[in-house]
Amino acid sequence: MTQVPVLLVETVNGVRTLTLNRPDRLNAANDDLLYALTVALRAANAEDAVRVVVVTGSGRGFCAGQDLGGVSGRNMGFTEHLQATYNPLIRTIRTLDRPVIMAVNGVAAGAGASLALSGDIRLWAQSARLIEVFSNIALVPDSGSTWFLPRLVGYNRAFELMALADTVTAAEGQRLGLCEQVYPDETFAADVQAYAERLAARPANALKLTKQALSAALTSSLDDALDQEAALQQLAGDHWEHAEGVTAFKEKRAPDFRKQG
Ligand code: T3D
Repeated sequence: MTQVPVLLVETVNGVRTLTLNRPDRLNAANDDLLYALTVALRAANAEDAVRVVVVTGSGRGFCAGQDLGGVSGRNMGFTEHLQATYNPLIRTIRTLDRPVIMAVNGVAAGAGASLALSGDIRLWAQSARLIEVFSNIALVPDSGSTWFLPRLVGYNRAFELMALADTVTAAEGQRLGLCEQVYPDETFAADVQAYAERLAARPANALKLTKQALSAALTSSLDDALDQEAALQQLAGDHWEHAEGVTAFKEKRAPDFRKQG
């Protein structure tokens, strides 16, 4: 019998799309899927041709969090499991050199909600929903939700969403700042690809350094952020992309950041 891959991988015009592929379980994550996604992200990071990574789900769900079917027979505790699976995945996303787009095509629940929040850019379909569902099964939010959500909506709203496990619709998600754009379901895949290609045409080195600067600034003082900006600006300014940007400006043409300097 042919085994269906838990993760689909496709590259078009510099955009690597990773599709969680357990649609009958709303792409609930088992260890195979978590491992495959982490490995695929790291592989994308090592390929120059890949300029942007998109993570999305097949079928009507984005990711329903931990696959509850496999938890009872597991031979490791929660801490050990999180440290071995979800935590390396979220760290990989946040430190990847490439921009990561979370294309939330449907329900994102539990660790799936954390995954949806972890991207550099979050694009939602109109039917997308986010649920901090953990308290429904008397667990604590994990996989980064306690870090991401209060930074986006404040402590009190985060606590309310976590305590009541209420559903956040796409309209509410956009109002709360949980996503950058909402697109119609019918055109979602094409809209995500168009957005990703726009991002892929931007200067990759500058975006990598911007991601580093923003990540560091989230947990640093203004003093440290200023020092960090000054150091990273040297790396950006010394790169061929900067020369190309300035030359293009002077020549009154669009810069070509895809060419190799
Ligand atoms: O290390 C550790 O283990 C700790 C880590 C924890 C991380 C976590 O993510 S804890 C949270 C785990 N996730 C959940 O508790 C979510 C459970 N699912 C739901 O609450 C609902 O399914 C949704 C709100 C996500 C969607 O509801 P709905 O009505 O749109 O769909 P449904 O009918 O409930 O689900 C469709 C199918 O997917 C269904 O299977 P069936 O009946 O058609 O055969 C359902 O059982 C299955 N499914 C949904 N979520 C999961 C799942 N199967 C396994 N695990 C799931 N998480």
